[in-house]
Amino acid sequence: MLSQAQKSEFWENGVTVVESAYSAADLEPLRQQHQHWIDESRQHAGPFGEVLDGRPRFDVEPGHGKESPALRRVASPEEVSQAYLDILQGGPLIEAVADLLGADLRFHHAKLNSKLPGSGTTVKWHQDFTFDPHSNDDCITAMLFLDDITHEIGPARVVPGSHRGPLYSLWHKDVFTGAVAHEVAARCETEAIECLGPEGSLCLMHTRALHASSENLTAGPRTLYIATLTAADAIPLVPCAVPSSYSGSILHGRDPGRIRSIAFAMENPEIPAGASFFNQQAGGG
Ligand SMILES: O=C(O)CCC(=O)C(=O)O
Repeated sequence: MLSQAQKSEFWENGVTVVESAYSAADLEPLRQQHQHWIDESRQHAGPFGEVLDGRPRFDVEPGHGKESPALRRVASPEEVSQAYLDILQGGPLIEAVADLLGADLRFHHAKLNSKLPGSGTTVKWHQDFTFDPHSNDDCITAMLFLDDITHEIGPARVVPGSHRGPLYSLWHKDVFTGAVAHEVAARCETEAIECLGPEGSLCLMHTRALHASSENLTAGPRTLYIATLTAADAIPLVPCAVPSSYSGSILHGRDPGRIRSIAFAMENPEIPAGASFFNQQAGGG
C-alpha cells in the first residue's frame, strides 16, 4: 500500500499523507451516516447517546442547536454503524498501518471529529501517547479525510520529528488540560507542517507526534475519521477514554500472545468527565 518513500517519511517525520487512498464511492456510506447523525443532533440540546462507560457517544460544541448543529465528535462509530465497522475490517487504512507496524495489528479506538462551519472547534497541541499510553509506542493514529483538507479548513498540523523527542506533560497546576504547556505549544506553532490532501486521503501519524488543529474558516464541514491501531504486542496501560466493544480486537494478522515493552515515564492521563477531550482542553473537565 505504501511506497518506500512514504514509509521513510513516516519514520523520519512521524507523519505521512497517502493521497486519495479511498474513492468518492468508498466515502459515500460514511458521509451518509455522518449526515444522519448531524440531522439527529438537531433534536438534542447537548451531548447525547451512550458508550460502554456511560458517557455520551455524540459530543456537541457549546452553542450547538437545531438551526446550527455543531456535532464535533462521534465516539466509537463502529459500534453503531456498519459503514464505519467495514473500514476496520480491511482495506487501505489497515494495509497502510500494516506496512508500517508489521502484520499483527490490534484495534484501540476510533472516532469521527468534525468541525462544522462556524462551530469554532479547535484542537490544542498534544501527543496521543500521553492520552493512550501502551507498553510500546508502535501505535498509529490514522486519519481518513472525509472532505478535501485545505489550509483554511483547519487541517491537522504536526511537528515533524517530534515522535523521536520527549513526552510532554498534559498536566498543569494539578489540572489535566489535555494540552502541552504554552511554551511547548509556541515552539510547535513555528515548526509544524500541515497535513493536506483531497477527500479520501489518509494521514498516518505516529502516536508520539505533537499535533493540533485550528478553526475551520470555510463554509463547508471538515470531518476526519480517526482510528488508532497498534502493533498487536503493544498493550494499553490505562482504560481507553473512547471505549469500544471492539477495543483490543485483532484487525490484521494474529495475536502474538506476547507483550513488548519500552522504557518511559509519564503522568497518568485523566478520562474526561464529559463526552470528549474537547472540554478538558477548554479547561472544563
Ligand atoms: O481533529 C483534529 O484535527 C485532530 C484530532 C485529535 O488530535 C484528536 O482527536 O486527538
